[in-house]
Amino acid sequence: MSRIHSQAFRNKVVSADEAAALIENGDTIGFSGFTGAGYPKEFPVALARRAKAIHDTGEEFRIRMFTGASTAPELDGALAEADAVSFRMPYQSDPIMRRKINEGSSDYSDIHLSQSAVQVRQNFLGKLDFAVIEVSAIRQDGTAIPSSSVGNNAVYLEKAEKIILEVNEWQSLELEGMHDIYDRFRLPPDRLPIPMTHPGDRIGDIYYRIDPTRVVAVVESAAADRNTPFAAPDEVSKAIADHYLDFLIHEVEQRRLPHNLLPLQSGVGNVANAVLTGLKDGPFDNLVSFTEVVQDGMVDLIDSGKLRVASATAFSLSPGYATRMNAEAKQYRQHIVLRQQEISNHPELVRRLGVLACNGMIEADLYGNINSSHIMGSKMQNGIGGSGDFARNAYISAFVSPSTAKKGDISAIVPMVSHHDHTEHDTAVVITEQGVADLRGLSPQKRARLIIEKCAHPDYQPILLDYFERACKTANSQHTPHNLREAHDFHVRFLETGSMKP
Ligand code: 0RQ
Repeated sequence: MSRIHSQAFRNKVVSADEAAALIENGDTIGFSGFTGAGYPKEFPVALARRAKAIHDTGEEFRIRMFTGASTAPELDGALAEADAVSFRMPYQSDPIMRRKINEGSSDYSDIHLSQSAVQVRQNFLGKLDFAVIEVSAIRQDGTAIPSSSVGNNAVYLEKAEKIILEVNEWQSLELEGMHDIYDRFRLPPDRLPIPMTHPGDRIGDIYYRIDPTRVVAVVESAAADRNTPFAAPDEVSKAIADHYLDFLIHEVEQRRLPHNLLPLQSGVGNVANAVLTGLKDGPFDNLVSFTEVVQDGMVDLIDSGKLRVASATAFSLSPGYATRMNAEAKQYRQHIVLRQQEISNHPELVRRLGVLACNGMIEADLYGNINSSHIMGSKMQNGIGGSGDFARNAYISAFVSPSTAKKGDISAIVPMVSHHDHTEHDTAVVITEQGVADLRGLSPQKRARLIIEKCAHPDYQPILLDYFERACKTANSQHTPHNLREAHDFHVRFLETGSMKP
């Protein structure tokens, strides 16, 4: 049976190719999608086909593409592969899109996820021609049940000149009631406080209100969300997770954190997932999370009864967990609230709620400065994502990574980061499989010694210490010693020889 219960919307049902034919060269489109969840599945593939057909005639066809965050091969991958994206924001992780961005053929604006909707509201990014949004169903009154991510959907639906909806019957109808869509955003000087004091607070509506006069097409689909399955935690990620757990236990013992901790935020990826898995076997109960994505490990925590409430903007579930979520959404919606990323990542809320942030990094330097986004200073990996929203405003901000990459040829602890996303002032704790460096309250020189001792891999400890001690001499014992001629020797050595080891 059709999921479109409003006649006005049923009259607009067309094929994905017919909907794609509405898009003109140069249009700006705000897509739904946040990690491999809730992105339109049929429309972008049809749009990629259209782009290729137009390119074959020698004509130009490229769109400007906004999303919630990274998406999946059917959206980022298909459009990048068709060379159909001239501009992309605010976060991506698709290999083909990454290549286009690094080649310079797609412009990329890598911005804090909490700021992306604000920039759209401010019209900084120009006119939004289309919103293309996946929903679970359209109700008789024309409101729509959101699907497995919320991201920037509400602002795109509000600001776009025209709307295309993709109604996906793979999504569970039991998601109805899981979402919280807030519509009282104002731009300064009229901003209101966000009225939340607990991650589980509901402050909005469970549906999208959609202006039917702007809806130009409705496409039906039945394809599943697609996330890469998580790898089973390996020894390194388990060690990182254990160190984080020990750190939290220590904070509770010191009475700096309550017994059930504070709202947890966890970044994306295998290490972050291992940290959540570690909490399942840890001593803490009655936990809550205020985070961006619900990963497999968080679902396990809910199942174990340890996690009461999870506030996020999207699921980021491997296929088995996504199937389970679909089958049991009615139970899970008692624990999970999916919100706009303007709320899930809101600095005001992260600060007020006292979030414990734990994010992955590419590298950290001796003083706690963090690179989350670039390889060897120049090559974009994914982007800053939500890491800055959380790190700067967290109660305690931890960055985690294996101590080495590329089979030991790269040290994740370097003299000076090759790209700078988070400053030493946003980093409380650095954790690798080697140990925990708690940087709070320490001067730069004490931080440097601690990071080398606790976090660097033994293969790199002597050369890091050698760098630091010589920097102390050449910088004549100044506050944050660096030898600017040598600060990037580790990176240069890797680029020239394939290893940071001398
Ligand atoms: O490269 O794929 O070619 O092998 O970087 O590294 O180890 O798979 O790490 O998946 O945990 O991602 C920071 C990228 C870590 C992620 C980052 C190479 C490594 C590999 C990936 P290959 P791993 P993870 C809120 C939080 C920003 C957004 C964020 C990220 C590839 O966590 O995107 O935090 N963070 N959001 O080999 C050179 C190094 C390296 C290195 C790793 N030091 N030098 N290459 N690599 N370390 C959630 C959201 O915003 C959605």
